[in-house]
Amino acid sequence: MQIRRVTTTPYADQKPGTSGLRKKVPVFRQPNYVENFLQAILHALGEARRGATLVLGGDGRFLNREVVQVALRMAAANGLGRVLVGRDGLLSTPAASNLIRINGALGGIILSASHNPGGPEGDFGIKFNMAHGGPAPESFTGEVFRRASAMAEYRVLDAPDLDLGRVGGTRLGAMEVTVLDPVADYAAMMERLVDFDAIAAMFRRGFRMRFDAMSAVTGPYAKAILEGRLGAPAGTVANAEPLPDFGGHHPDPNPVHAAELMALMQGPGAPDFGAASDGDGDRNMIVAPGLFVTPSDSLAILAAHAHRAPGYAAGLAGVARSMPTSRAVDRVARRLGIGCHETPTGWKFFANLLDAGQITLCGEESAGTGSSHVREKDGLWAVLLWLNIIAATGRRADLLVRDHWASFGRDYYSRHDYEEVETERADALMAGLRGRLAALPGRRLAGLTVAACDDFAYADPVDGSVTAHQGVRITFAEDARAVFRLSGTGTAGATLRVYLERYEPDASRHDLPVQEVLAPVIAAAAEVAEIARHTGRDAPSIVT
Ligand code: VG1
Ligand code: CO
Repeated sequence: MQIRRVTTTPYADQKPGTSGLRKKVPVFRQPNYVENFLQAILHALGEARRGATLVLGGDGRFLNREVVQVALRMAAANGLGRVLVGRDGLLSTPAASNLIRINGALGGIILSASHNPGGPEGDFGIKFNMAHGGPAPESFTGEVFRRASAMAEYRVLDAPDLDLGRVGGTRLGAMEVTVLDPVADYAAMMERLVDFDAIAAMFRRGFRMRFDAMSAVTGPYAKAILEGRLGAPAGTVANAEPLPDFGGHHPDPNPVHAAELMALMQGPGAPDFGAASDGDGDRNMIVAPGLFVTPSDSLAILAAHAHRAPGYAAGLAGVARSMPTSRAVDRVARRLGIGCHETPTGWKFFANLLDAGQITLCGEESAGTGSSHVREKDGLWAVLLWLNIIAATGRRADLLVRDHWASFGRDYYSRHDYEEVETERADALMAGLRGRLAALPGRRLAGLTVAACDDFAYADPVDGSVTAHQGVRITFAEDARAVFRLSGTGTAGATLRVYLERYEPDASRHDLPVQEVLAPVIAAAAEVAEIARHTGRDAPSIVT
């Protein structure tokens, strides 16, 4: 087999965002587009790549199969020693993170655009995770971008496609290729963290749940663990087969895109528990009978009860949440007497704190929850930890939530997204807001008083680095908060995210409609950011 050096010209748009390079499929299908970017990653790894192990897999979306083969041929041509690839090219993001860690790999290439739609007109993505199993930091993605912008030639092995349908070892030129069962090591890790016996006993006693895999990568994981090892009835996992276009749906586990699950859980025959995961398996949605659990509440509840699971019996070193996530977990940390960190959006900031042993649990309002077991958020893990807590307490999920509110107060929470706003208009909105910050404290807005505001900057307590301009936060004297930031993962125009929350300590007021409770905060946010004037919209595209 020969190594071919292919002359190419760079693309200017290969700048990785919050979670790698994410673009429309037709963009990725341009000549050499995939190859250029992969070569940039391989170059950025430097000499360390020679003889090293790489993990490779994706969420099964359109292009996954083709790009896995290209990545294998390029890894072989660039001196990698071994690639561990999931059977059929599949690996969930948390499973890939685990494989990197337990195999001492140099890193991993994960093919996914997460919760974004797939198919020929959908989205595709390539992300790189480092040796600790977490997303690449700015220093690495910056280097990838620099190299991609100057790409003149890539290297590829002249070889036919490998059969990835069967577990086992093979060679590609001088490189070893190991096709792995994508689920096995992940399931073994879950069994160490969570009390499988207690959950299995609960299923035997008639406990019923629905897990919606949204035709994405968690299907095989959920089937093997929930229906296989834990004995949940067949059919517990819905939409279990990963499809290249996710059945035409958004594999985004929220009340809007998982509407069927929501309807089931609100209905009279609701099972005891409902859950869903996203395209690449790192997000989770938790629905109790008759009650959607916000990811922010879920993080707080998991933190309060984690010690009931074997993996966390020693308690938590600390917790962290992304800045826009509600402050519910802060209240738990205060009571537990442990540290609580507020980080910018995205998992890479948690990874440092996890590596340093400063935190055990962390999460984001966008349905991401995780722990020190990997360096990514982990959808199915969160679901299993919930099941463990339900089994250990004997309380139904909705009662656990209500108990939590009664004990800590309720943080009413909602996110309003304005999608596909023209980039210039979204930038102007944020610039306008930032320009007005100094004059805001003390001002009355929609009946609320601004107590403090800033453009969030994060000083990493581990490495001292400072990450600025991470979003505008405005806190109101009435125990409310509004946060504004632009999405870093969209593929069309800009998405303005407005995060709204209001704390209510009084248990007699824990059953009110969320949007009504938040109405003054919503009005204040609209006024202060001049949302209608800048976006030309009178309502958000999506409310979760
Ligand atoms: C979104 C979420 C963020 C999450 C990121 C990646 O980013 O808000 O919390 O970390 O997606 O998640 P943004 O910049 O669009 O708001 V995933 O499941 O795409 O890896
Ligand atoms: Co995801």
